[in-house]
Amino acid sequence: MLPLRRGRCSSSNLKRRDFLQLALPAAALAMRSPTASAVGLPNIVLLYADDLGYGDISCYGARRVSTPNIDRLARGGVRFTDAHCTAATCTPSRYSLLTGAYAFRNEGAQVLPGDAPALIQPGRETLPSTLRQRGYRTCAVGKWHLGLGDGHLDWNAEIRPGPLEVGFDECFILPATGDRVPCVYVENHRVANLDPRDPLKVDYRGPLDDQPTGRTHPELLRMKPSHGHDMTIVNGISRIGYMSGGKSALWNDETMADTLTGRAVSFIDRNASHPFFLYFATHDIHVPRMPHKRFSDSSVMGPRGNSIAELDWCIGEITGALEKRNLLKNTLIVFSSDNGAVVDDGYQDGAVQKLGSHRPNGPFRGGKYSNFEGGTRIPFVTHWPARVQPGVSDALVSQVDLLRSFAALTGGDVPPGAGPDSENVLPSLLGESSQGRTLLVEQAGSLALRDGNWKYIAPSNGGKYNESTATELGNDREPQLYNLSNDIAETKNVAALEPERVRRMAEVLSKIRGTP
Ligand code: NG6
Ligand code: CA
Repeated sequence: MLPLRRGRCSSSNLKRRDFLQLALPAAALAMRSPTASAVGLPNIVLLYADDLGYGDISCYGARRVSTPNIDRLARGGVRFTDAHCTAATCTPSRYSLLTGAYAFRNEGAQVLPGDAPALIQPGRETLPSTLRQRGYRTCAVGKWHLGLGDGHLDWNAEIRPGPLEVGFDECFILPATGDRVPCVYVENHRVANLDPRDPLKVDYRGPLDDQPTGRTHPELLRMKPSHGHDMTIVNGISRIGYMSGGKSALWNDETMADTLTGRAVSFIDRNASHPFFLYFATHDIHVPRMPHKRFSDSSVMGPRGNSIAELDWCIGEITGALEKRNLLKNTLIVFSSDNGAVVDDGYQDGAVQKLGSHRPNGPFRGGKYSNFEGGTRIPFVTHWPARVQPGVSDALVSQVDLLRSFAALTGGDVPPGAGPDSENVLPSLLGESSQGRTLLVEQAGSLALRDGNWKYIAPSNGGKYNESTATELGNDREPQLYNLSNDIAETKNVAALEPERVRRMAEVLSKIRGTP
């Protein structure tokens, strides 16, 4: 068992847990009424950053940017050193987070264009739908990137299915990413602020009108692409994909963090007397990195560092709003990221030149897009003053586990067949146990298996290195085996020395792959 540092499991904690898990009357849980808070259910706030690496915040070692608000959560909660998203890119990670299923089980769970249909089937058991059934008000604010509509989407009409069909009561989202069209917010079933006289059209195949693009008119750009990102220009930045119309609905990159944070705070305000689940998925620190100008001197690393400062500001606003309404004490906050860090992800924003000694992925090899640990080992903090004792945990946990863990917290398991890859690691999340899961699948170009501190990466034909993003992808035609207990940076492939272990781990991985 790995030691949980500092944090201790107190008997009063155990008593409360027993009470919550065993004694909650099922009827009270089934009712969507304030009774849930009366029996002690915490609010749950999932603060989900984009592309934030293990080493990008000060509580995980960053020195060239400071993140006091996230650090405060880490000091007052449990900071995990071996927590993972399930995949090294956004869509598959978020798919797993919300469904409790590994993304490789769904072929469509790849980085999606902004006009992709909904990936999660309406009616499927999800993290928000589980909590909703147990009396929570549920809300998604920020990046979605899990598809919208049924394949025949008209952006000027009702947009469904989407977040509201998979368990959220309300949403205010970016359909895909900040660097993909359409550059508009969707509020519940509609594009926000859309003028029907200026219909919005989206196409990823080719231009819809003769407006200048990043490719034809680079002189119009405020931030030039370094690779890709040369299509429709919005707010002086060229994006992936083409759109026309919808002028009144276009977002402004510099005020995006303010807008999203304001929406999150408004949801908290409106539900202060009722248990709620807020999924706050920031745009920061994804490209294009265009933080508000009040952050322009917040770090020595230019827009990438300033976006980290902006992210930290958002977290401070949300925790501040909870505090002001006396809700912080009984709110379980989880702070994490959807994949590892990348420095140049397609715009010339000075991130490479200004990086200096900063190590976005901490001590790990690879980053976003990679099978090495930098791909999926991300910052992960839990905070719940009423219940969680502060500490540092080396337990192996995954975001895919939130479904069953939150289900356990709020009154029992999920129905059969739901969350097939999710494990209840609630005691670890609450700092009451140092035991997480033993096995974990990590997904990038190939699949990797963690068995304790052993890591096996299955052979694959993918490239070893991506020049554009300067990422070591971790693919190899030969099996790779690393012993993370003495080689945290995956520098020595010991597969040839441990053929039996390689064979066993390959077998376990293919079993997991083949089920359910
Ligand atoms: C890539 C984009 C990258 C980013 C990524 C998705 C290019 C050249 N690169 O295809 O900029 O958008 O997709 O990032 O277009 S994620 O965090 O949403 O997975
Ligand atoms: Ca991401």
